[in-house]
Amino acid sequence: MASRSIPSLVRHASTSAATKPKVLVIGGGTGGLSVANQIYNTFKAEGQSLSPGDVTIVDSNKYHDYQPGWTVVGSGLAQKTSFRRSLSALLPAHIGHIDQQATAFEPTANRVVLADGSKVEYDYLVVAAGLAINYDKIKNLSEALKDPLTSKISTIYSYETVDKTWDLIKSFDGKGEAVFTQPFGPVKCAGAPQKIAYMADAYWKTTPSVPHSRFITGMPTMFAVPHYSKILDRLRQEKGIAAEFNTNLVEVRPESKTAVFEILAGEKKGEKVEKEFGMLHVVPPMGPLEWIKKSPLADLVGWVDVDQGSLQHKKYPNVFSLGDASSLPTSKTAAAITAQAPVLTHNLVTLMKTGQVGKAIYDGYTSCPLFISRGELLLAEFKYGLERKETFGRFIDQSVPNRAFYHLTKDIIPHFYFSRMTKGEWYGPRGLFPPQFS
Ligand code: UQ1
Repeated sequence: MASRSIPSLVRHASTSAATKPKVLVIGGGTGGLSVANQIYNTFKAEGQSLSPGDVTIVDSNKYHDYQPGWTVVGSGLAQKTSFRRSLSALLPAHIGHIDQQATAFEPTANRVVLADGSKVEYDYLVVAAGLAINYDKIKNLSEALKDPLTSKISTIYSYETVDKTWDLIKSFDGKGEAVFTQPFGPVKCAGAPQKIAYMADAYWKTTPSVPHSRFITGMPTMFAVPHYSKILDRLRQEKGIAAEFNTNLVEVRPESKTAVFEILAGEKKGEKVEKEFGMLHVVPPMGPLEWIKKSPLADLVGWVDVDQGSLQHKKYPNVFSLGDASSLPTSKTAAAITAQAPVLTHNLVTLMKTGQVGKAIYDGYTSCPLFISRGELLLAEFKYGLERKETFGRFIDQSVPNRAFYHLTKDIIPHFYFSRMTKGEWYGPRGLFPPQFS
């Protein structure tokens, strides 16, 4: 299909027929909004303002959700609407917006194909398209999630069901076990599957009948970083929550309140086991988006194949990626974006100005604020090599759950997220101060 001229597609953008975005950003989530704004702001700070539409975001979603807030919603401590904005409200007038879904990359032609078949050209491309939540990889799950109170099955990983998770927890009569699952493989915020178990348990301990809880994970340990994993396993045991490892949910049977798991390691490897539950919190398996997996930008798994330090694509030098869609071997969180976005911005803007990619290096920083109870949070922060990189580690032991971190995560960071981070003005542990790269 013929290319359509850009001005008809780009909201806000100048109407010159010659306009094509200098930087096309795929995705208006945490990574896309951060980088689009930081690129624009970097040029502006250096007195070379870009024209409206020079940086353009491609995204057909009506809404932008602060997903880290969903643990809090599922725990009954906030309304889901408080963590949602319309995407258009977060797009400043100088950032272009193509209100469509991207469907394919043509990197040798510097083009992206859109859902209506039209194509957009770019000088530079940033892929921040997120990942796929594969509900269908668990038999019967999609059906069961349509009515969590009847099926007794819910998940905090979707806007539709996150509040129903709290309804389920609150109304649980304690008959049968409360089962919480984590799939094998990478998920956004790998701590969330156990956080919701701790928060539910903390609520039930204020009620007359405390149900028995069980955490069943496809992973071999509680957490990827051994230091935190040991502490979390101890905290879990102190709470009386049972655990099973290398045990991966494959099917739910809502009529008989049964979940089917596959054993992934040990003597029983390959065997299926059935477990009855009173209620079930499911974290679905996640993976690369299908259209990206099939594209020339993907690595063998399907993630956008970038250098883990520079965030530049390994084959196409004018392509960069960050966040959940990228191959960066670190935990997928909003906190990780606070460190990835300024590195990507510096390296890309330097490339645009000098023809040489910048020398900023991402060290893998990510954070997982683990809610341990109502009023306590363990702030895990680490980098590549699963090495700790704790912001407050010089002053306190961050592995001891703490009330200040609880309020930082629940009440303060969400505010900075919408007032600053989506505008490209929040740098995680550095607060409002951008890192300086030479
Ligand atoms: C952070 O910046 C951030 O991004 C908005 C999070 O997202 C949920 C975090 O969890 C954390 C911990 C940070 C880092 C901030 C500080 C003050 C350590």
